[in-house]
Amino acid sequence: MSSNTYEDLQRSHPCFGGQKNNAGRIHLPVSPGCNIACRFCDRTINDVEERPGVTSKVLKPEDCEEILGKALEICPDIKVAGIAGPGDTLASDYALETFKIVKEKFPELIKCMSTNGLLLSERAQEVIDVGIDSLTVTVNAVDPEIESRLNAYIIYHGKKIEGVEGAKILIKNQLDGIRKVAAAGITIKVNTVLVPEINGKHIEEIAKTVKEAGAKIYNIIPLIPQHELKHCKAPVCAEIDAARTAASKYIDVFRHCQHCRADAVGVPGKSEFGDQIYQRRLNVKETFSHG
Ligand code: CLF
Ligand code: SF4
Repeated sequence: MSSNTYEDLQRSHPCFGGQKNNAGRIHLPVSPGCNIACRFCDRTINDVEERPGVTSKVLKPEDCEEILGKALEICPDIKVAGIAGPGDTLASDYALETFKIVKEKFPELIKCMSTNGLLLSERAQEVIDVGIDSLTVTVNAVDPEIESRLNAYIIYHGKKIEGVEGAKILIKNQLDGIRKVAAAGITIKVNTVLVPEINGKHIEEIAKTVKEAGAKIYNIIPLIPQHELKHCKAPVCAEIDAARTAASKYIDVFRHCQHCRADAVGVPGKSEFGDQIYQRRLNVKETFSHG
């Protein structure tokens, strides 16, 4: 069970208000494949291929103890061990296995996990039991029609479910999952990728819905136009501001997101030790991590 309240995290977690205290984080990129197909993401589903001689895409849970020891030596400001990709953290068991190691070997670190939420409802108890302190769920819409314009399909218990049908399941599982985890006292942040022409007018509805489900803080991530949404415009500052203002009627808004990579290490926006820690052993794609 988490021992950190939202108030604790506001002091010590860089993505929950603690950025003023120079708090750092390390991302452990242990989660390879994803189980949904966001239209703005070109990460292939089940991208788990590992060939000898090719840079590893992900880290193994058993490598994390050494990596964390080294990272804390180089950057003692690190207060948070986060897992935010490169795929989804609940699509495999690696993230939860890694958090067990973190809990045992580095009990002082805040355990932070980020997920697309497809499997959050059914895996909520595991998330609670491993002692996650802060959970981020990326919710891009709470209306299945809108979600289907942002997400092409889901792979759910081995079945590909496209369009609005898939979107309905995704949204239901995200909200049920948020309710269960929030009820256990874990602090939840919701991220939304803002695509003005698709969900720009929907932000208020998302913020209201996730707050009612138990989320504490909300983060708007501007679209990086690529893949199927490469024709969409990235939001301009005024659009991001308007979205934040709309959301802030219902929920605290986080305004300092640095769109970290899945293998970022250091104080967000201030220091970056990823190259030193991971020594280019990893081949994590240059897309945001959904932190
Ligand atoms: Fe990492 Fe994300 Fe945890 Fe932070 S990042 S898993 S909540 S420790 Fe932070 Fe980076 Fe923005 Fe994420 S600045 S991308 S919000
Ligand atoms: Fe999966 Fe994240 Fe890519 Fe969406 S953005 S398809 S959740 S890896």
